[in-house]
Order: sequence, then C-alpha cells, then structure tokens
Amino acid sequence: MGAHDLDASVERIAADIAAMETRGAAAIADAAADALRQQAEHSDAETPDAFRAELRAAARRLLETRPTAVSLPNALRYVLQRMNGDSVETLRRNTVAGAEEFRTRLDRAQADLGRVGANRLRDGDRIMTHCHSTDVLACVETAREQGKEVSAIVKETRPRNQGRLTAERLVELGVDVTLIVDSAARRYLNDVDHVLVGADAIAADGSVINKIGTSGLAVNARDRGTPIVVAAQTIKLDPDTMTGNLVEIETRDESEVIDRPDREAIGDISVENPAFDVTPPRYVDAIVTERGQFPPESIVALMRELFGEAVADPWIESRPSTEFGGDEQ
Ligand code: RI2
Repeated sequence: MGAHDLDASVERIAADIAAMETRGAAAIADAAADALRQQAEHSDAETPDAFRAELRAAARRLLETRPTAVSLPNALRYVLQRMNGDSVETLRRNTVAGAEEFRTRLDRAQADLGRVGANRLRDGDRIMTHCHSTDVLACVETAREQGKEVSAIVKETRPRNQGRLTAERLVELGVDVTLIVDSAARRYLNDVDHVLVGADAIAADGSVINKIGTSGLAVNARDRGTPIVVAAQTIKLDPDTMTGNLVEIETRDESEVIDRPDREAIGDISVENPAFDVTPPRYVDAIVTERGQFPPESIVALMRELFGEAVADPWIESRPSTEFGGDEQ
C-alpha cells in the first residue's frame, strides 16, 4: 500500500455510509472511527509522514459520504487528534487506541443519555417518533428497564421509511406501536405526551437539524401543546456553527421519491429530495444529552466547554509537506 492508498475496509465503510446501509448519526460516527482504526492497523507506510497522509486521506474519503451528520467529522477529529508519535508504530498504536476509546465513549454516552431521557418518561406515557434514532431508542429502553409502560405513535418517515425500523425495535422493547403515515401526525398529537426525536446536528443557536419533516412536526406539536424533546449525544453538536457556519443539508437522489417510469408518466416535473430540515430552537422544549438536559438556547455554553472557541480540521493536507514531497514518498 503506497502513500494515500486507502485500505479496502475504508472504501467499503464509506460506500456503506453513502448508500445508507450504515445510517443514523451515531452508527455513522462509530463506523468512521472503525474505518480509521483499520486504515491504521493495515497501513504499510514506511515513514510517519506517509502514515499521517494516509490517515488524513482516509478521513477525507469518509467525510465526502454524507454532509449533514456532524458526528462524522467529530469522530474523525477525535481520532486524528490522537494520532501522535515519532514513529509509524507509535502513530499506529495511538491512532488505534484513539479509535477504540472513541467507540467506547460513544456507547457509554448513549447509555448515559438514555438514563437522562428516561427520567422524562412516566409510566403509561405515549410518544410520537420520527425516523429512526438510536439515541431516542436508548431513552425508551431505559424507561422500559425501569418498568415503565410506554406506547408509541411511529411516523413511517418517507421516503426511506426508517419508521419501520423504529417500529420493529420498539416492539422488541415491549412497546405498544401504532404506525402512521407522515401526514397523519397532527391528528394524533393530542393523544401523545411527548414528541421524541433524534438529531443529525445541533447548531450553536440551538437549532435542531434532523430528518426532513421534523420542523413541521415540531410546529404542529407546539400548536397542540405537546412537548418536543430531542435526544442527541454531544457528538451531534456542530462546533463550526459557533463561528457562523451553516449546516449543509444533504439532498439525495430523486429515485428515493419516485421511480423513473412513474415520473415520466406524469410529465415534465422537477423532483426534490432534501434529507433534513432545521427546527428553530423556539419549537424545541429540551435537548437531552449524556451530560444532562438543556434548553436549546443554552446549548452553546456546552459547545464551548467541549470544543473551545476554535476547531481544527485535521484531515486537511498540510501544504509544506506536499510541496516538498514529504507525504508522497
Ligand atoms: P442516531 C438519522 O438520519 C435520523 O435523522 C435520526 O434522527 C438521526 O440520524 C440520528 O440517529 P439518517 O442517517 O444517532 O437516517 O440517534 O438520514 O441513531
């Protein structure tokens, strides 16, 4: 394997994320850290510069798969910041240890978040869900372990119907599940105690970026007086938004919305397929994290505490070493 050669496992993991075989912000972060671990383990780089260049190239390949879930760059940052050492073997050991530590912390954070979120749920509560979020499921799982009865109205979540995954998982947890089409949500909002959704990114002003349809659901829920709770580990906080950057909203292929023959039968139309939307903080009652529960407007304080004022992009190729061929040998 020469400089910048990607390990086959990195290509496979990147392709799985792009195709949504691996999906959900936490699972994407976990897979990305594992990809860097495998790149480090399998690298036959002969110099520290070549090793670092390979890992940065692997991170860039992973980054280009899906643009919205900030857990992906946050995971890559965590691992690459631990890529320290003067020899290939030390670099390898530290990178592998960083990736393993990240994955362990991710699991622990979700379990801790589950305990915080479960405190909001009372025995007999009914929730409404949108899409499929493992952070949401962690809250319900803990509530069930505490012996609370929970029922759920599950939105199917067009176009990819991740609601079916949620329904399956909730049934396994002993939750009474009712599946509805997305457009039926408002009709059922009076019958639920909480809207409980996940997040792909949280901006510094407390805006929640989540599966398309979340913002409309939140507006309707507020109109009906139903609390909207977002379950999101701190890995979903986007440090770039502290300096005014906006979160990029992924648009996916139109074939997820309508297949080609049906589209052609209709005539000359455009089809758009944004994967996410932005829910302003005023429609969100609480963000549940592994560090406790926060009103959305206060999330920036936690962001500063965790990330400081400035964040690095350690996957960027440093110019001097490229220019002088240091990374290319
Ligand atoms: P967890 C999903 O996006 C959903 O929008 C979900 O709320 C979010 O990721 C978080 O998932 P997609 O990957 O990290 O299905 O809570 O587009 O599992």
